[in-house]
Amino acid sequence: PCRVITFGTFDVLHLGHLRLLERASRLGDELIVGVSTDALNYSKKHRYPIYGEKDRATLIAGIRCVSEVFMEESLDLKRDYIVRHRADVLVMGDDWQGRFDFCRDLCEVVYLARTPSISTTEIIEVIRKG
Ligand code: C2G
Repeated sequence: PCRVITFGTFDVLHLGHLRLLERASRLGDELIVGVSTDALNYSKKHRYPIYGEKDRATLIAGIRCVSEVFMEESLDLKRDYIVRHRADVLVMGDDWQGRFDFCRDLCEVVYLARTPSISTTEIIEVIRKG
């Protein structure tokens, strides 16, 4: 079977996330999702996600097209995760265009177009303004 892997924070889960996962899953038979830990987010963005890593992972595991979920603890372990999960295809949204091309010797790398005008940042802004 063809195994597809993708990574993300998926904080304040929204339609853009779901569409990305559904399109990724159609590229293979099984979809494995690496959910970024709270610590990884803090190291990248200097803030913690709204939802904790356990809740984010549970939400992703509840999506029909997702076969397996694991925690992504470091951006530098991408190659290890691909090998460990025997992934044939790595999928990311095109905000990451080109940034995972260094994995092309291990698997196919595909960037999918993001869903326009939906983002966690915007949702947080709308809630904040009330
Ligand atoms: N996404 C999308 N459309 C949107 C918003 C997000 O297709 N409107 C996609 C992103 O391109 C990404 C996935 O949904 O592929 C998850 O998005 P984020 O949670 O923002 O992921 P990010 O924090 O960028 O992941 O190893 C990389 C990471 O774990 C980082």
